[in-house]
Amino acid sequence: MKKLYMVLFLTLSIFIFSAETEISYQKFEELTFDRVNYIITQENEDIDKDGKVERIILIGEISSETPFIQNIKLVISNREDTFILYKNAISDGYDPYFELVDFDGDGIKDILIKNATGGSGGYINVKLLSFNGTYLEELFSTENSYFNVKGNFKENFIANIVMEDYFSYDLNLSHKKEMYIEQGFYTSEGKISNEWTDLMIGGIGAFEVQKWGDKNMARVLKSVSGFYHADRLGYLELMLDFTGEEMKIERINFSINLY
Ligand SMILES: [Ca+2]
Ligand SMILES: [Ca+2]
Repeated sequence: MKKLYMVLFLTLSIFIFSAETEISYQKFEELTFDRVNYIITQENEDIDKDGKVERIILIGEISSETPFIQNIKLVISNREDTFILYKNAISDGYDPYFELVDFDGDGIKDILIKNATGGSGGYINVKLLSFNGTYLEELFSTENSYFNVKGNFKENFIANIVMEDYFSYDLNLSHKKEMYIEQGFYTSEGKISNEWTDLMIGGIGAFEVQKWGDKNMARVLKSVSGFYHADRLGYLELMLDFTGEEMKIERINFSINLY
């Protein structure tokens, strides 16, 4: 009986989950921890609402030299004697953790995993997974690129930011005029004197749940810098709705850094 159960699980995972090599179903006693693999964080929750509590665990490889955690895996102890191992839980990073929040509105909490990349930009890695008791579905991952944001400097202290299919926005940078002239990026006549005119569009700096009526949405922040990283022009704020068939951008704001 038990064998049949396992085969059924395996068939389902291959059928439904496209990246089937990343997820495996194993017997619980095969879940081992050693001097390298540690439980980073865990929670008990009836994640699939079947009346039985699951253990949701993040494990990763930790070394004594650095707090940078590698090969982070997600474990969901699915049944008493079976667990789900998702190997590509999130990219390597610092301080991984997860939250359980229903983003897609099916009444079942989704697993939002985050960690810090550790780079100077302060960016984070994000993976948002929904789980129905049998398979995991990726709703969002910073390993994918969803937003095609570009920008460049124009004459007369203006930066143009474009998000394909959404907007093109001219940003008045007159508050930076004196500094740019002093630093040699613009002439006093407003001509660009720097060879490199692209804006620096950063990674994701925040991914947080935000209540929106009776929905949960994700509030995502992306930084936009000018001639160098610390020349921060502002932030793009995107509100993402996961309740439909596909992820939808509900609203986009741009907040200007005035100094
Ligand atoms: Ca359950
Ligand atoms: Ca859900």
